[in-house]
Amino acid sequence: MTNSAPAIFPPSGIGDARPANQAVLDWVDDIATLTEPENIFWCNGSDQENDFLIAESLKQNVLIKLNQKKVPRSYLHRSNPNDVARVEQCTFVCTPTKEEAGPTNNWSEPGETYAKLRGLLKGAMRGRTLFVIPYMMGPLDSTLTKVGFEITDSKYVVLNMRIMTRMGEVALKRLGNDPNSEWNRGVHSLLDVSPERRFICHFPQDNMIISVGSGYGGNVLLSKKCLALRIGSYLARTQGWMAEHTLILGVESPEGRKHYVAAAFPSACGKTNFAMLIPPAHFKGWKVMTIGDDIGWMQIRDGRLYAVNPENGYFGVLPGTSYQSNPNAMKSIAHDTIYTNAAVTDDGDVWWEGKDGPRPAHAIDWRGNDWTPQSKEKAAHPNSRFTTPMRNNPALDPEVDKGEGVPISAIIFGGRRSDTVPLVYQAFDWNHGVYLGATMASETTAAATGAVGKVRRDPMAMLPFCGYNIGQYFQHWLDIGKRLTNPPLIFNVNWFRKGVKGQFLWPGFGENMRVLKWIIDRCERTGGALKSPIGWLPSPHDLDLAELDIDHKCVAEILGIDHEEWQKELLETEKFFDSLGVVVPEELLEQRKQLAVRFNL
Ligand code: GTP
Ligand code: SPV
Ligand code: MN
Repeated sequence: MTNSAPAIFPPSGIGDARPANQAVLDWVDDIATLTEPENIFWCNGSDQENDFLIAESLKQNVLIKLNQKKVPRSYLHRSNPNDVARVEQCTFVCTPTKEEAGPTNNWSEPGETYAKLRGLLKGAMRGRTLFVIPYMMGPLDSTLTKVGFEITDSKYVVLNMRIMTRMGEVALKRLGNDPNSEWNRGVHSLLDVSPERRFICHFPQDNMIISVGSGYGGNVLLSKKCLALRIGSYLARTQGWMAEHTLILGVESPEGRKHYVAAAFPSACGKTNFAMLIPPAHFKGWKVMTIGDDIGWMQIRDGRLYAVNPENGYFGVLPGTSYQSNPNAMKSIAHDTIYTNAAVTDDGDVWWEGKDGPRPAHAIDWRGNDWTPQSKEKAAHPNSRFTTPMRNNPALDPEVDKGEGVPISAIIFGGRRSDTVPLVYQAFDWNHGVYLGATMASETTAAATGAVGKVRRDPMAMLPFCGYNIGQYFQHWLDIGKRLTNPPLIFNVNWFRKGVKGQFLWPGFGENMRVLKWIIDRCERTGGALKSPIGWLPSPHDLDLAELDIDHKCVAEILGIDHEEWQKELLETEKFFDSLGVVVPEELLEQRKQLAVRFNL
């Protein structure tokens, strides 16, 4: 367990990369005075530093050695069993007024919250090492790129941040010496890893994040959900760009024509898989390439949306990942990867439910206990994850470091819905598309603590990640649309619709290429579609289903709209909008009315 890890003392030349910027030095001084660490380790992200931290982590059981022949330079981390996912109930947006945080966020008053957190942080790093991580989000030469500093007392955080961000020298250079430049302050301390003292607090006005009491994923890798989405979405609105929970992929036709699409699916709803899709054999010559698998930052240029991936690595879901479902992910995580809460086989390999091949006869489960196929518990935690550099991805798009970003032809929303929502449909226009995003719903997953499988509204897949008032966020989307002369087309997909026997109706994964192809056809104005009450729907022959072993009835079912189900859906969206109160823009209420009219309601 990470919480009692004592201080580490590096040899000279490691851990001494003090930045020159006085504002950073003053801030670190303040936090060090408060937390009273044994020593301060200034990270520079070098290989030598990383090797040292891995060696120390192995000594202190923060990392567990794996069979280096099977998974070279890869390690396992077991988190505290009480700390295995994001904790939405402990996540706060601390704006001066409750209204600024809006109806979907937990709010707490900034002054009181600072005081409470400073109380918790007082002396919290006694006997430990305080690490200072300089990092950069976005490509080196992008105007969107942001600098952040994370202070942490967790080596696991340092090791992960080195994979997930552009860390070290490059960030210090980008920041420069101006004490007034914009940068994010992030403070993280494990404290005693107790759910009672677990708070993830955002102060958008101060560009500040304080996270205590957790050692896991999105709670502590402050670059990711906290900066790139919650603080990012706040900055994006004030600065006129967009920070979204989207993968970004490039798709190239055999003739060499290329489109980029951004897809916003909620947590554990298929972004990483879609971003790394390998087209089925029938789509000879088609290529899908990854820009990003989780977060997209988008800005307007020449009336178009351009996207960059602010991240440098993937923090992806392990269960269900296999050579059959996602070969590019499997190749990416075959080396130089940190595994969190996976199982270990007797020969020191990692294992999780859904990996290729037979289940091991015996393993050590994610908690460190003996496991056999007869065990009732899962061997790997359902939210077990890999952290791997994006450079490991064989399908990495060559434009991934391009500062100006890639032009977005389509935005795709999609949730996990067993019923109601068809495989794919297209919005009539931008504002209708914003309505689709604003009203999307999804069954909850293991990515956050709490019930799994419960349908909830998750606007734009940003419910847990929008750092300000959701009504203003909807308005921001509408406003962006007004500035676009060549807007992306907007679609909605659902890979997860189920039949009466509870089976998935659609094979998913690589076969999603068939849906992507229709989307591209629509972008090129060549694809056919039928006008339906909910939007443009493909008829079965508009989708290329050649060489797909699927029942015709199944196709009709998955493309169908059931009027009774949609009547229920309309009621649910009304309830949802009502629950948000007066903040919902008039335009979206109007969209809802028009939808009801199209259903003759
Ligand atoms: P986060 O990292 O939490 O944001 O998740 P994500 O959106 O990147 O989801 P990911 O691609 O990791 O997939 C989550 C789970 O859904 C995995 O168990 C996948 O195997 C499964 N999954 C992904 N795509 C499909 C699909 O097309 N069909 C089905 N049935 N399952 C899928
Ligand atoms: C998500 O939950 O959307 C994730 C995983 O991408 S975490 O980084 O833990 O938030
Ligand atoms: Mn995510």
